[in-house]
Amino acid sequence: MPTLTLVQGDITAQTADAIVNAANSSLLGGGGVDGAIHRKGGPEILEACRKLRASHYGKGLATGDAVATTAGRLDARWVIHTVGPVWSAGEDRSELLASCYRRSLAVADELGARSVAFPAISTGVYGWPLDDGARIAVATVQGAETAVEDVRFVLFDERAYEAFAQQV
Ligand code: AR6
Repeated sequence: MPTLTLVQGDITAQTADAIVNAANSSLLGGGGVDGAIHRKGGPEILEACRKLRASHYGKGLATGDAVATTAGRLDARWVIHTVGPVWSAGEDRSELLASCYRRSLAVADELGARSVAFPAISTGVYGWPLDDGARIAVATVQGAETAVEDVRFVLFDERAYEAFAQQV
């Protein structure tokens, strides 16, 4: 089981083998953490995403899946893009959110990454309640079979940090 660390701040300022992006299925960028990663990482990341779309993900990356690209100018070797589920009050999509964390760690394992920084996937634009998103994130990483040694959750504000702190 990896060691869990909580940090409050901007994930694009982190040093890690891999930084996880809360992307959308188009892989072509967006707002929130996705926008910040592309802005700070530079055009190389978008270029790599475009190539992946053309070669493998013509219909988009499925919700719950993950794929890696270069990290461009970020202080990391890779960005792992994953697509969180949009929150639904009427349908339990928890398994898809858990899958984002599991698949990201599986991709990290394939790459040989030992340290991975995660944002709180789906808890922004996609509307997932923070406490539940934190619970799923921590439980999934704690239960993951992975060679990743260091998992860092990078929480943008104090509210998110506190929600994660309740879970560890
Ligand atoms: N560093 C760390 N966390 C951040 C940062 C940052 N720089 N910026 C925002 N957050 P969101 P989602 C937090 O909306 O809910 C995009 O448009 C934020 O406070 O980035 O999975 C994509 O293209 C929140 O807690 O991702 C998709 O269309 C968490 O990161 C869609 O948003 C996730 O918020 C994905 O929505």
